[in-house]
Amino acid sequence: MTIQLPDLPYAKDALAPHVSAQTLEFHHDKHHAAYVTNANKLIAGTPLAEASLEEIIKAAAADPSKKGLFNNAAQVWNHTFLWNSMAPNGGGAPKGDIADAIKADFGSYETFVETFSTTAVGQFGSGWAWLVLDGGKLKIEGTANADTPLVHGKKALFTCDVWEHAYYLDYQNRRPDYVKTFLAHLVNWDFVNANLKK
Ligand code: MN3
Repeated sequence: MTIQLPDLPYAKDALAPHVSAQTLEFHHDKHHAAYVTNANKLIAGTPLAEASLEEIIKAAAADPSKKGLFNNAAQVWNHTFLWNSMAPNGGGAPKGDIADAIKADFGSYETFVETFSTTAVGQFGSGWAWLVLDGGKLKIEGTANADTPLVHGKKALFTCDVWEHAYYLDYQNRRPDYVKTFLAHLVNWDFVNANLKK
């Protein structure tokens, strides 16, 4: 099947001032769209043309000759996951099952914030910071470039994109400020709780 670019789950200005409409316009309409276009070009006429996006990512991850396909297909999945990881009026202390799980596995929300921030700010170059479920325990992990928990047997709960294109227009080089704002104002805890239940 052809890989589709999903619409954003909110208006382009819905996350302002934390993430501007201009950033979402470039990030979704240009960057995310380009990954979709490139991945579709790379699967056209191959046995993967009819596969699901998840199947394409897993097949490409297992084949070093398909690095370009992996990078583009994984970035399609990562960005769709990112849009859902954010919500207007999100962030701050979690509610529901994830609040209990964070307390159990990190000790406190404050320790979780500190650990997540250290990983997100410290990820060298382009990549992602993730809250994942790994063997029944919450963990925070950084991945480089397009790498994704999907191919490491871990369940992603939410992600923060730390590629410069995610924050440069709004924060320039101040990645720590972007990560702090992401945790305080953007995390979609309803999405995290839904992923936890899956
Ligand atoms: Mn991005």
